[in-house]
Amino acid sequence: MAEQKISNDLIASENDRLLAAHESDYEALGAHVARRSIDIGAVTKEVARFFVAVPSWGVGTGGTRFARFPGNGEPRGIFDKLDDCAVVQQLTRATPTVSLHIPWDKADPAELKAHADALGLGFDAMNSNTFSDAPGQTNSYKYGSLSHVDAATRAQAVEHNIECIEIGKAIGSKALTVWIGDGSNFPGQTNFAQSFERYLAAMQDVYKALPDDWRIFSEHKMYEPAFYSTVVQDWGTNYLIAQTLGPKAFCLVDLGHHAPNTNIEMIVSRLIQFKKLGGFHFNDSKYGDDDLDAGSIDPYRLFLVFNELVDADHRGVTDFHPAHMIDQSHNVTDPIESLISSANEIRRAYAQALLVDREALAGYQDDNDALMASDTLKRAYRTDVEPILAEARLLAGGAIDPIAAYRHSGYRQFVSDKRPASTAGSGGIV
Ligand SMILES: [Mn+2]
Repeated sequence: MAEQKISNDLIASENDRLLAAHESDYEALGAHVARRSIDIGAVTKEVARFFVAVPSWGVGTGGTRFARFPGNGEPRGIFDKLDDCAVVQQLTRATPTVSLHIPWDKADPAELKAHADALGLGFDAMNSNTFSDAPGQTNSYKYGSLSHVDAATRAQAVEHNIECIEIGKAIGSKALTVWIGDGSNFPGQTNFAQSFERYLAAMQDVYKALPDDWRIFSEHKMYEPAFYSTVVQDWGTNYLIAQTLGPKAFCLVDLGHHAPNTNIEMIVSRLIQFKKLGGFHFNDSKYGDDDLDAGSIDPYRLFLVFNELVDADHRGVTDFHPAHMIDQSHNVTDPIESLISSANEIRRAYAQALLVDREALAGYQDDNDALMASDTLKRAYRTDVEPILAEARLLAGGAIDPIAAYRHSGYRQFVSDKRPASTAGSGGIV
C-alpha cells in the first residue's frame, strides 16, 4: 500500500458529497452516447488505462526570462518533488510516473527508487541537461554542447547523457529525452552542416550506450535560447536524427516547439506513418514556447492530436506506444493544481477522440463531404466527457473533483509549514 499524502478519508468524504450528482451525470451521458452506439463503460475503461508522466520540474513554480515568483511550500529537492507528484497521482490516478531532469534531480538512485516505491510512483523518461552549466563543470555550454566546435565539450555532453542512462537504469526508466539549446544568434555564427554533423556523431556515441530495451527521444525546438538558428529546429531535422541513429531512436513532439499556427496534428500523423513518433511533451501556447497548461489555450488542437493517436490505434498501427509527458512552467498557479488540471485535460482530449465515429468519418472522406467530416470530429469534441473522466478517477480510488479535494486537504499549507520559503530556484522552461 502506497504512502498517502492526502488522507483517503478526506477523498472518500469529498466523493460522498458529489457521488449522487456524478452518478446522475454519468448515467445521462451513458444514455446520450448509447444513441451513437457507444458503450460508455468501454470508453471509461480506455480512459482509465491512459497515463501521462509528470515532470519533476513542474511541481516547482516556473518563471520567465524576467523573474520567478515562488509560491508557498516550494519543494526543496527531488524528494519533496516526488511527494508533490504523489499528490497529483493520488487525486487524478492519471500520473503514476515521474520524469526526472539531471542534474537538477540528482540523488542516490537507490534512495530515489525507495522513495518513489513508497509513494507508489515509477519513473518515465530521463531528461539530460546540456543547456546550462552545472556547478564545477569543466567545459561551458555557452556555445553549445553536443554540437560544440570543441571535441572535449562534446565529449563532456555525451558523458552526461550516458550518466543519465546509468541513473535511469538503476531506477527503472526506459528512455532518455535529449533536448539541446545548441544553435546560433547571428547568421554566419555557426556552419549549419558541420554543427549538425557534430551533433549526429555525438548522439551516435550516446546511442551506443543505450540498453536494448531503451528508447532515445530527440526533441526539436525552432528557437530559444538561440534566436537565429537551432541545431534541432523542426520535425524534419528530428526525423533525420531518428533515422540516422537507428531503431531505438524516436522523435519527441513538444507541442510548444513549433512556429505559430503549425499543423502539429499533421506532423504527428507523419511521424506515426514512418514509425518515428516517440512521444509528447504536452503543454499549450499562444505565441511561442509559452509552456502554458495543456488545453488552456487551444483545447481543439489537443483533441486533434489525440484524434491522430486514436486513428492510429483504430487502423492497427503496430509497435506504437508513444510516451506521454507533461512539460509546463507554472508561473501564476499552484503547480500541483495546474498538473491535476492538465492531466485531466489530456485525458479529456483522449476521451473525446475515442468518441469519434471513425466509420462515418471515413465515409465522408471518401465522399469528399468536407462539412460532414468536420462535423463528425466536432460532434465528438463537443461532448462533455467530464463524467467519464470523473468515473475513471473514482473507480481507481481518485477524486471526483480533484482540485476541490486538493484545496480541502490543506496540503499546500501543510508543506508550507515544513518547507522554508524559496527565494530562487531552477527554471521551469525546457
Ligand atoms: Mn519539452
